[in-house]
Parts: sequence; C-alpha cells; structure tokens
Amino acid sequence: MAPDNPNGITAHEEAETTYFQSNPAPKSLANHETLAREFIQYHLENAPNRRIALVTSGGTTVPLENQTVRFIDNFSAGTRGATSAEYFLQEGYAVIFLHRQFSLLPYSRHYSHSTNCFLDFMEESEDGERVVVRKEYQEKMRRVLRQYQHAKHSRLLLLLPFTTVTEYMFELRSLAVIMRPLGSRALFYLAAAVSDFFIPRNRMEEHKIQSREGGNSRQLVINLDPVPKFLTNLVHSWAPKGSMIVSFKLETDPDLLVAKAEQALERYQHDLVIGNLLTTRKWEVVFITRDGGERWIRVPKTRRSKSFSGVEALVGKAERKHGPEPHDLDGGTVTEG
Ligand code: PAZ
Repeated sequence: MAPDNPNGITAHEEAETTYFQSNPAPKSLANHETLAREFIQYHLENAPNRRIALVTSGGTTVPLENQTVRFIDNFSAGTRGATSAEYFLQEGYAVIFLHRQFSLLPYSRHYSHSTNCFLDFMEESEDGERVVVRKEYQEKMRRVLRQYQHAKHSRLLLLLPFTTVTEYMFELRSLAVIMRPLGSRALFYLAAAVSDFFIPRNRMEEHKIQSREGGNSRQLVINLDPVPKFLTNLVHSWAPKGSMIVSFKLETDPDLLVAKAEQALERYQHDLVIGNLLTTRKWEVVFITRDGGERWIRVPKTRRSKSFSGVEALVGKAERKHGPEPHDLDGGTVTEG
C-alpha cells in the first residue's frame, strides 16, 4: 500500500501502531503464541501439504471498567465458527480456533449448549454401577466422539480463547504473523462478531462505575471510539502472501446486506465476503466474490434442523485457488441459487 504521509507509513500502519501501543496486550498472548508456533511447526514437519485454517468465532466484549464488572457484548453464540471448524477438519485442514471464551466449541457444541442439560444425555446402568449414555443418543455421540478424538490425538485442533475486542485484535495479529511460513496453505475464516466500537485504555474507568453520585442516581453516558479497521492490515501486511481470507458480514436489513458485503470486499481486497442476516443466518448465506459474483447458498427447508456452516461450498473455492485436496467433498447438504 502507498504511504499516506511524509514518514513513508500508511494511515493503517499508523492506526496499528497507536492501537497496539496504547492498549494492553492480553496476559495469555505469549502463551498462545508459543502454542500456535508449536502447532504450525508440528504440521509443517509432519504434514507439509496440510492446510491450516484460522477460524475466529463468537462475539467480542467491550469492557466499561478495567476491573470489569460491566461490558458491552456482540451477538454470536459461536455456532457458525464451531460448526465450520468441524467441516474444515473433516476436509483435511488443521484448525486454530480463536474463540470467545465459553462460546460453542467444535464437537462439544452438540451437547454443551443444547436445549437439554448435558446430564439429560445420560442415565445409570440397570445395575446402578455405571453412568452410561442413553441408548437414543449413543450412535450420534459415538460418531462425534470419534471425530473429536481423531482431531485431538492427531493434533489437528488448537483452541485459543479471547474475551475482549482488544484481546481479539492482539491474538489475530500475532496468529497471522506466526502463520506466515504456511504461505498459500493458510486460510483465514473470520466468523467472529467483532465490536466496531471500544473504550481506549486511557479513558477506561479503573473501578466499577458507581450508579450514584452525591447521593443521587446518575446517568451513564458512554463515549466509544471506533475500532480501527484492521482487516486492511491483515490482508496487506499480517497474513502470509497467497493465503485465502474470508470475512463475514452480518446485517439485519435485507436491503443492505449485499451492498455492504460488496463494499467490504472492495475496501479490503480479500478473497470472499460471506453475508448473512441475523434472522436467517442458519439457513442461508450469500457469497460475494471478487469477480462480481453473488451466490446464495441455502439449506433446503427439510434439512433446517442441521447446523449450516457454508464451509461445504467454501472448501470448493479454496481448492480452486490452491489446488485440489486428496478427498471428495460432500456437497449434499446445501443448494445454491
Ligand atoms: O455465532 P453465530 O452462529 O450465532 O452467528 C454467526 C455470525 C452471525 C456472528 C457470523 O456468521 C457473522 O456474520 N460474523 C460476522 C459479524 C460481523 O459482521 O461482524
């Protein structure tokens, strides 16, 4: 990118320096960096052709106090990210799963936040000696357990949690840089719902904000700054050259979705924007591509109880960009058009 000022640095680089110097790095960053380096090194040494997807998932928080009692949250249960991670694993990728702490995780998502308590999946054996999975759940649980154990034992899945928007930004930057040796085998799948606004550290209250002042209740007026648009930095500076970068765009107004997704692709110059609407996100998404394409992918009405990731169609795209993987795709769960 061309420099925007006489010092030879772009406005995006300047925003990056200011943001990362004036907001504190997460305490777990150094440990996460070590884990990510080891993970990538392991795959480079043991499966040099394997692709690695960084899947981001869940919503970021914006703390109102440094010793945080209250925070603003971004909508996302982590369903898209956790489901997509499973599909990437199934398609032969290793996955770094950067997720909001306590949001849905690949595999355990089938049980952890279900409408049943996880204890409802179990019962005592007839002799009362053991706790066992209820008969009607055994087949599915065996399948999920096997997939989970395979991912775990083959070191295919690295789980890294974040909570705040600032933690997310530090983690994303570090992971992208650590992924550079992967070159075109790196894929970024940014499904997390990241806050557009935050309170910079130097304006954040240290202690719990009090609701009364001088004996009277008070109004709370919050002044938020925009979070710099770091997708530009990710695309042009942090991520490995030749990697595939996919972002998501969530809207609530159907009339805005496609235009906003197209705008994002034009602005950040990455590979793909997947648009979705809050109310229909589980059944349909739209792929906006650099060639001006707008492709809707829908789960047929009869299959709508199944979680939908959109990865089925995306993996086909990644293959066209990077060359085929040695396995077949199961594209049978979605329709296009
Ligand atoms: O996690 P979830 O399945 O409840 O929701 C997924 C989603 C809507 C957060 C995701 O598909 C998405 O659009 N993420 C980007 C949000 C944004 O525009 O910032």
